[in-house]
Amino acid sequence: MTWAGRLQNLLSALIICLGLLFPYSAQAAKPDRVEDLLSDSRAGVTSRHTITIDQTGATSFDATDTITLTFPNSFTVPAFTPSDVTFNDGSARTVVNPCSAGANNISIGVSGQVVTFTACSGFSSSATGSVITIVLGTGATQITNPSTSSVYVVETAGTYGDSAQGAAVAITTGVNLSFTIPSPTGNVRFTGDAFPNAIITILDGGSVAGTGTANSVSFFDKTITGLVPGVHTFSIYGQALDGRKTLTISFNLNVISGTTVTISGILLPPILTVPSQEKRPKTFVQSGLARHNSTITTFTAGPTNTNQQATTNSSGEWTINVPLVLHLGAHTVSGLVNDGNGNQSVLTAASNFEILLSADLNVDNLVSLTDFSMLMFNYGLSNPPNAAADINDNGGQVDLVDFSVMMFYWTGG
Ligand SMILES: [Ca+2]
Ligand SMILES: [Ca+2]
Repeated sequence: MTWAGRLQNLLSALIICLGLLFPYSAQAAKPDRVEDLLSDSRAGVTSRHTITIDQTGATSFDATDTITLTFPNSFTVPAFTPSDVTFNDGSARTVVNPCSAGANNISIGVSGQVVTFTACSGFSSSATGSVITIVLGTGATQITNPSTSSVYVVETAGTYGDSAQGAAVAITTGVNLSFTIPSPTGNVRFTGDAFPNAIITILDGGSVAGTGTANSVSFFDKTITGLVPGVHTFSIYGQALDGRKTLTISFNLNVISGTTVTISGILLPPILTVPSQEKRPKTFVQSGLARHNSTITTFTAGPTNTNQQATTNSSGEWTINVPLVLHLGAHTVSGLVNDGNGNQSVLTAASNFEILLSADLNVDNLVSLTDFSMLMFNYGLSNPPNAAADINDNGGQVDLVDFSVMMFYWTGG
C-alpha cells in the first residue's frame, strides 16, 4: 500500500470514529406529538384546523421563537388576521399583527402555504414541555381542503427548539358522514271489535301504519310502534276477504314519548251492501258484515222511511229483507251495530238505491195474466191490500192509469 493509500485509510477510519462519538450532535428532538384535527375532512370544502404540538420535555416557547405551519400546495391558505386564530401554549396568548412588545403577544404572518407565529419581545416563556394548541379558522375565514382525496402532511417547524415534524391529515371525497340520533318515540295500541276475521288497516296521516286481523270473535288488538311524539290523525277500517270495507273512522291522538297509549273499545260500523236499484215490489235486501251476535239497525230514507233490525250470526253476517213495498224513487240507507253490551258504532256512510216502476206484481219477470188478476183484485181501491197494485205509486189509487201502465209493459206468457 502506498503512503497515499495508508493516509486515505487513516482518514476514513477517523471519520467513522467521529461519527460514532457524536451520532446526534446536529439533530434536535422531534415534538412528542403533532396533530392536525379538521372540522370537515371532505374534499374542496373549508375547514377549521386545530393543530396540537406537544413540545419535548426540555423545550419551551420563548420570546422571538417561531413556529411555522406549512400546508401542501393543494390546500388554499387564506390571509389570516389575528381574529381568525387562537394560540395557547398553556396560556391563552394574544395574537397580533405586527408584533408589539408584550408578555402574551405573538404575531401571525401568512406567506404562501406557510403560517408563521412569532413570540414578540417581552414574551413570557411557556412552561417546558407544554402543549401548544393553535386554531386556524375560528370564524368564516378558513383553509380550503384539496379537491382530491388523499392523505396530506402538514409540516410543523420553527426556531422554538423541537425539530420539524409532520401531521398527517386525510381528505375524503364523496363521503358525507352523518349521524342519526334516534329520537324517543311512542306507541299506540288499538283494540276493539270489527267482524270475525276482518283485516284491520290502521292509517297514520293517511299512510298505512300497520295491519292486523280480527279473531273469530271479531276482536282485534294492534300496536303501532316507533311513532314521533305529537298529535297524529289515525284512521282505521276493516275489510272482508271479498274486498268490502267498513267506513274508515278517524281520531286525533297525542303520541307521548316512551309511552303506549291504548285506544280500546273501538267498534267498527257494519259493512252494508244494497243493490243500486230494484224493481217494485221485489223484496229490497240489505246485507253485510258486522260484529258477531250483535244487533244491526238500518235506516232507510226517501219516499219510504223505515228502520229495520237484524241479528248478526256467529260469522258476523246479517241480512234484512225489508218487509215493505217501497215507494218509487231514490232512497238512501245507512246502518249501525250495537254489541248488546252498551257499545254502539257510528253510522255507516249512506248508500244510494232507487226503486223502479214495474207492472210485474208477482215478480216472475213477466207482465201477464197473473199480474192482471192481482191488479183487478185491488182495482178501484184506495190503500189497496197489495200496495204494488198502485203501479204508478200515486197515493194508493188503483185505477185506469195503473191498468194502462200494465198494458204498456205487457209481455204476456
Ligand atoms: Ca208477473
Ligand atoms: Ca195508481
